Amino acid sequence: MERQDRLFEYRACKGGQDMSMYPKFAVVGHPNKGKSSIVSTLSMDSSVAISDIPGTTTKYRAYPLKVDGEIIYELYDTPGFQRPRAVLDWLRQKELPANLRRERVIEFVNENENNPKFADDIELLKPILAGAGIIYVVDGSKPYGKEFEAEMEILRECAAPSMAVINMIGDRDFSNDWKNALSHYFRSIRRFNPMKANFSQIISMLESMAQLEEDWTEALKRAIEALKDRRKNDISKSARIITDMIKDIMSHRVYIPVREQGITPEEIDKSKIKYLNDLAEIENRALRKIANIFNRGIEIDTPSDIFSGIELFSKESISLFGLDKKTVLLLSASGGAMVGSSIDAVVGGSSMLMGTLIGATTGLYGAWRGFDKLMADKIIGKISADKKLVLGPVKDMELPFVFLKRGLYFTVEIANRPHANREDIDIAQALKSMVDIDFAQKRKLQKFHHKFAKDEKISYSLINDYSNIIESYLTNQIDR
Ligand SMILES: Nc1nc2c(ncn2[C@@H]2O[C@H](COP(=O)(O)OP(=O)(O)OP(=O)(O)O)[C@@H](O)[C@H]2O)c(=O)[nH]1
Ligand SMILES: [Mg+2]
Repeated sequence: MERQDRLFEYRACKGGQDMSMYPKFAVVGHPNKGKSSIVSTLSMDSSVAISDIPGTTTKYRAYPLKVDGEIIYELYDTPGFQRPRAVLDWLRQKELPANLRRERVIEFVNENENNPKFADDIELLKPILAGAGIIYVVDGSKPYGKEFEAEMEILRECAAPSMAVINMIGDRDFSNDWKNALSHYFRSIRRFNPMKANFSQIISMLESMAQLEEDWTEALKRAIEALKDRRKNDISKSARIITDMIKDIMSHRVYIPVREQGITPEEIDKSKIKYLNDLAEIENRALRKIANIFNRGIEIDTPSDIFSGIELFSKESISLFGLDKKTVLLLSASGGAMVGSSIDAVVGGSSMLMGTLIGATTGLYGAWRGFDKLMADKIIGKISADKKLVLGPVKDMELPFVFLKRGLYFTVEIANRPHANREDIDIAQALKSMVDIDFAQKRKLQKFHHKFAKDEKISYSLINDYSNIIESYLTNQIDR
């Protein structure tokens, strides 16, 4: 079998790589210490496999970080050490001067290539021997033990640029012990939590990595600048998507031909469902786009799955949203202040999928505010052949704020969480946990919403002005 690692040419001397190449780092350590999580967060890639089962990663794999199609650095995910003691014994069979010890590790890899006993150890050494720097990961919430020394000895024999990272997985704190031990082997030691790291912590981690090897410093500094630029750009793009979403929601219209014999109430209800469904679809598309901007593969149910075949105002529609009659009355009596927590109570908060929440919110919103009040409806056309029922635009001026808050909340959440954190975003939180849009701001936005709702062409500068307001809001909330 032609293996990928055949492409590797092991280097006997330190100093990683050609100047022209981007920096590479192998993330190594004991099994189940958050190596893959660190790779995911630093390469900003949600596809890295993370799990609580030790031995999840069995092959090394490169995760490049690209900005504008160009790789700016690369992280290697690797399996954990398996038999470090035996590897070290093998290496130490010969006593060698320091200048030949890296070559001895290469010898080990070449000679034991087909020995399953050392499969994981060899796998993790390969990228290091091909020129990657070392990021050694430990869990600072577990006690230090002498058994880790064989691992660190082996890494030292590789004579590669290296640093240690203390990841606190649990609540206990043994980080001082770890620091004492690690400082015998590594000049650079730092804490990094891949599940909680925000953007500035990632940047500060990259700054530490830039110090490991002179040849990488410039490249990583450029990488940091490129990432900051991209982030600014991503925020700006998201603001524009939210703007378009609100404009599309406000101006949405559905046209239904009216036959000679008129239109039945059932047909009108059906059209109203379609109208709501369309709004949820517009939101759904916008959120997907935003998720893509931040390189998140997120599953969002399509709203049509939620609304299809439901009769409006029917028992079915009420129970779909988890509402009994009493709750509906309570909701309609409570007014806007309650909407956030009520939605939570009704749809069960974070236990629901986001897509369901999207659908349920528009549905619930309809049930609460009254479907009839949500949108304009009128019959147009004088001659019966021309007659149409027009639904839209949105009449309820609270509705755009519901979508706006959800869009902002979603963007802030997705932009601020590291890629190793794969939890669902509980978008129902949007309506209660966010700082409310203040009255003056609301009035300002309201004017835009009225303009968006008009059936006429919207000027570029209007879109731009709205987008700038959204962008400044996002900029304040998103860590840069
Ligand atoms: N709470 C918390 N959990 C973490 C952190 N880092 C990793 N974990 C969890 O620890 C487990 C192992 O994480 P991985 O990133 O898969 O660890 P690994 O070192 O790649 O594991 P192997 O590939 O099996 O060697 C997962 O359940 C993670 O969710 C952290 O900083 N905080
Ligand atoms: Mg792993």
